[in-house]
Amino acid sequence: MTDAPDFRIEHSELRGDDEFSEFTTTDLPYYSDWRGSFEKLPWATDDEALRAADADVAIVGAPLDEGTSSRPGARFGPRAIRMAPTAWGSDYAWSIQLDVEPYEHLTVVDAGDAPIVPTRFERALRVIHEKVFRVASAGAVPIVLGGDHSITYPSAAAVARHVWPRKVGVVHFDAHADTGADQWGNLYGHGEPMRRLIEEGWVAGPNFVQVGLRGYWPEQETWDWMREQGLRWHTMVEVEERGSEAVISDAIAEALDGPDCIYLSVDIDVVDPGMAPATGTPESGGMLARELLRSVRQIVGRVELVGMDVVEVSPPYDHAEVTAILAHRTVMEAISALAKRRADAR
Ligand SMILES: [Mn+2]
Repeated sequence: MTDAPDFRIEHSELRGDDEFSEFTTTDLPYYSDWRGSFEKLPWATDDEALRAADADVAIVGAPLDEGTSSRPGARFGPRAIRMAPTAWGSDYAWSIQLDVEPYEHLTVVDAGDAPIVPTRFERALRVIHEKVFRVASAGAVPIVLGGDHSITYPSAAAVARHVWPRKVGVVHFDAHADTGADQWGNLYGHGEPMRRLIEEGWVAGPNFVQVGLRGYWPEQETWDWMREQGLRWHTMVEVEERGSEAVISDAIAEALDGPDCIYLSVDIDVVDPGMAPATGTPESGGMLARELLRSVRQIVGRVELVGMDVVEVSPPYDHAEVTAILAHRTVMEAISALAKRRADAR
């Protein structure tokens, strides 16, 4: 009788001294021991925690879809975007695009959600405004995860209120202008936020710049209103003809024609539904995912970003997390571009 051969697995890996506690939460892969925050970042859900963290950037969830005119579901957007990363622990994040380790240069936290309940739509808008204002006042750049686009009215107003009397310009990526007068009699639906921001004086019309518009809405009357307000826009046809980089270069100059800082609003439906299917009002013929990501890097790399939102991700319509992953990457490109500016300033 000869002995059985050794089972070689014993010799195939390096073992830690204490295998059970060998890895911390952030060492573990993104899907393991995930406690609900964006990129496993630490929570800082009130003013005190935000100030104690000395956060540069704070993620804010706005799980609201009462303003939706077509397919609902964006209330699940913050959860899906937070869940979406496909990279290993955030501590080691390295941006290939920008040659920077984002968390080396910035303190980023997750500030949690605005305390929204369903059915109380206008209260939701007020608490989003309050949440974003508190985050900005604590010194962090708020990056708000929608939610439908109605959240941009309270969110951008909160940022404009925070920087006041400085003026803020807006770059708004969307298939839709969202400058409607009302939606079946309601002034605050997801087709109206940009009109409310301009009418109330939070942003001057000429500094409100839209990119990616296409399709068949709004109607002529609303375009007339937009012209009267001096809004500037770059249609999808223009992006096709000139390329995104040239268009974004103009958009930055227009948004900063007076103001010295930018609020960035990204409706994920600016991207073609083939690459971002999970959205409330899809419009064929949109930007490529890579064009949006490049545009975000271009803007955040060049201007002072004071606030941002990524909206209209409706996870029930997603496939293989395609849209949530893109929304997550959109946020990551902004964070990395902020980190790159900080690194270069050193
Ligand atoms: Mn839209």
